[in-house]
Amino acid sequence: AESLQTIALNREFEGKEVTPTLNRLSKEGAYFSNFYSEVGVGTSSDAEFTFSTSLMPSNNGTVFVNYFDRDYNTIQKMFKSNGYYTFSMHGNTGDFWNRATMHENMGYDKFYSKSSFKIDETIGLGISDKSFFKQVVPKIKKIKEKQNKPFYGTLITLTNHTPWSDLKLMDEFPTTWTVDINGQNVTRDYINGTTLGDYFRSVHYSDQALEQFINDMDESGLLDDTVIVIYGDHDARISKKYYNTLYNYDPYTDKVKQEGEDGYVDYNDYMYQLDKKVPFIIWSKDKKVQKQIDSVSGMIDVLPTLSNMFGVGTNKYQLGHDLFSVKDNTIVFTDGSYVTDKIYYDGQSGEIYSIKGDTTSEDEVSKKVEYADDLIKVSNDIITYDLIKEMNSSKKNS
Ligand code: GP9
Ligand code: MN
Repeated sequence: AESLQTIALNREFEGKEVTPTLNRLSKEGAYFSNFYSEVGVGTSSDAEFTFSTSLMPSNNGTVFVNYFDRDYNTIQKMFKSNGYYTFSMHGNTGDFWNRATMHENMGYDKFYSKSSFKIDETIGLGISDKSFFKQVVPKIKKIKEKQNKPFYGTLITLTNHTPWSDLKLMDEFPTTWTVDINGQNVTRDYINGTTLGDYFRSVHYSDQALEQFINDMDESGLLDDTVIVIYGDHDARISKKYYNTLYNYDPYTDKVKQEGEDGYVDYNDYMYQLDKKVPFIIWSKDKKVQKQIDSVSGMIDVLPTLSNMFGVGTNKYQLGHDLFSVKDNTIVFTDGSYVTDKIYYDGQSGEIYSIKGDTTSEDEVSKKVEYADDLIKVSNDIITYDLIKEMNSSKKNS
């Protein structure tokens, strides 16, 4: 899900939820409320890479563009070797992020890109999510009938891409506050029409598109034996001042609270980093796994978690953890920063921010700094020097 950030979930304006569908799915399924994407400059493509391989993205270029010819042990290949047909679908051109090449490398049997869709409705970067999902479901139905196998499919959305300025095909979603002031209803327009307001309107649209997709899947009989996994690919890159507004705006006075005022939230750079989390949800219609996991988790953990849940084997090159069994997880970012349940460590300044006011020993911090550095280095070595291929070929020769 393009630029889908957790900040939009469980949020209401005028008594209306921004993401009613995601809120429902997160309650009915497994919901990781403290999940981070770990992308570098390769943004969407890095999210796809880390999701699929349980490796950190490259720190020197972008895997999809610069290291597309290496061998990777991917979740797609794991499902494939368990008898699944694998496909991906996305409304942009196949060369964007070099996906056509890299999706084949990662083990998708087929990539349906822009040319596979009728571009009958566009928003922002291209085909609207609603039109995309409308066309996706009959395609999946055909795949199921033709392949006569279980399937693993990836659907990549497009509409919620920055700058959220092409809104005419989206329903109005007023991000206003109406409050009672001296017996009069007064509507405050503070963020409505700003970047943040437009973002929420766009996320609301994406949520509707998701609802339509799930309903269509159900009507086509495709939902009964299917698990839906949803991830936000990275944060929306909305500037910090808007978050300050969200936390400190007072509709009664129509002012943003200042330091010293009652209820003022001192919104610092660390809180801003921590707010960059994205949703990760695993849902099935039968609500078989209903659980909210609040401890810290990240994109690198997806492969170990899903492969264990589905019983499709283990990947010995995975660097993440199964989120149903990990204790004291550490989520690393490409710049050497990391986050745990207790602290955010800034890899650039070496500063530590205590999330809940707990203290952490220096020893604990430096052990985790070492872990973060190793994780980045090992991932980058695997990518740069094609080490999985190396291991596989030396095994063959020995
Ligand atoms: C384009 C889309 C956007 O196809 O995935 O990529 P991004 O700019 O978010 O990396
Ligand atoms: Mn993206």
